[in-house]
Amino acid sequence: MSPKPPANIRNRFRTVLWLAFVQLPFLVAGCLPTGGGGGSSVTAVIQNVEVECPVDSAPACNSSGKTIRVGLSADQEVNCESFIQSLNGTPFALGFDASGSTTSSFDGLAVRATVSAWVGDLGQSVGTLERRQYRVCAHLDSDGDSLLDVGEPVGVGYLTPGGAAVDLTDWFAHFFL
Ligand SMILES: [Ca+2]
Repeated sequence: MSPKPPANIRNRFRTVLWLAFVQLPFLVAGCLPTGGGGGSSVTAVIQNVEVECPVDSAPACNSSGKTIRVGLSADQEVNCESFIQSLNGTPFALGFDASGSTTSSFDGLAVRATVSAWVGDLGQSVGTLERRQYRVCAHLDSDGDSLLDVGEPVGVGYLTPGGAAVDLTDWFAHFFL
């Protein structure tokens, strides 16, 4: 009957139009990838880590057949010694973006070993990681109890996926923290 809808209905209609045609393009643009900056999703193959623990650096690097655990952490500031100790009781893999293990071989001067296979934090096999620098934290588990005990060697270094094999030569004996 009335030729015009009430004023409040017209205002609501204008509000809807304004949202649809003025704001919608901005809202959509805000959800689109902007390119450049932000997190990179580029990944690269995790190369081998060549363990070399001189017995002069850590006296417990003196025998073959011991388990060596190596973890890669995106947190470059992580203190490997206290972090590995804090993992006691939980799976090593759970603490790292990728980790692997190998068995020591002692040649009279140093323990040597190669880590060439990696698993993710849930134990799944992984071959690549986001291409950025990772902290390398390693542990030679002398008594095989999966715990970082006093005197057991800790190794530290850095790795960026896609590069040459990493020589992990910086080792020391764990002391009381
Ligand atoms: Ca141990």
